[in-house]
Amino acid sequence: PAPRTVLLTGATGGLGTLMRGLLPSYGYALRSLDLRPVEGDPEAVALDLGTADEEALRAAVSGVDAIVHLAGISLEAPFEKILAANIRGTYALYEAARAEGVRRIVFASSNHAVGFTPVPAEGAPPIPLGTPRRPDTFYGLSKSFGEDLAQLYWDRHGIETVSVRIGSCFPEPTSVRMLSIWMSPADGARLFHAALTAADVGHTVVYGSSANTRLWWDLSSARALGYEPQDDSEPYAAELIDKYGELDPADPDQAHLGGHFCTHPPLWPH
Ligand code: 15L
Repeated sequence: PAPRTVLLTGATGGLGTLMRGLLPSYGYALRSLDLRPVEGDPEAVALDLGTADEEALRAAVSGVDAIVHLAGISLEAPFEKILAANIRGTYALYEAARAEGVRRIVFASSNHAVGFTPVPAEGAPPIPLGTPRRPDTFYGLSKSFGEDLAQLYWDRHGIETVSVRIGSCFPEPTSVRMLSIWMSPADGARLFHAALTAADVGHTVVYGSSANTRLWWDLSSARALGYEPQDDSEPYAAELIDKYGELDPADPDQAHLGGHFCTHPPLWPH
């Protein structure tokens, strides 16, 4: 049966705010969770996944059919902060899901888990699903960890996850790089809905983007879930290229999937 009550973690973040607006039209009753209060939703669960106690976490996930896990730091940060919010936080959520019998999680992984993968040259095949993990930051490393955690909880506990290596999900693409990895919010909701409803996903890794003309990666595992992207960044291309120029493969900021995450900011010392 299709999941109905869905816990949405990171509900006040950029992506969480977009999905709070879009997912209810697919018939989901959302239970929002966030560090911060959720405007207009007094029933939202206010807690920090990285520090909350087990009882609070179990209460937060109790009774939901599935979880869309978007919470965490969404950019590079000092290791200790990433460790608490993204690594411990994701572990704690999976433990609570296991204890409460939640069977399906959609995990917001990121292109930055494989950020040091070179941008495919024109005419070259797209980045495959099985490309080795090459995190570009501690942030990307935490997403790589999340994917491995999802695999472990599938193999050991039978909890299914779709790990979505999201490109850039914003209302519009704002850089030339984003033309290749943009996921329109509407396509994001389509993909999350497919990830919540497809049968027998085990642990499936998918790239998350629209059907962009300049696509860099293989969308086949996302399509296999029933995802049919409707959007393409191409209408934004002329203006962005006019403004910023074509990507330069000799520029280390532009040569890799992760873009400037690969070079800036430099990794924190600890
Ligand atoms: C991410 O993983 C970030 O969360 C998001 O803010 C964007 O920076 C995106 O990647 C991107 O690579 O554009």
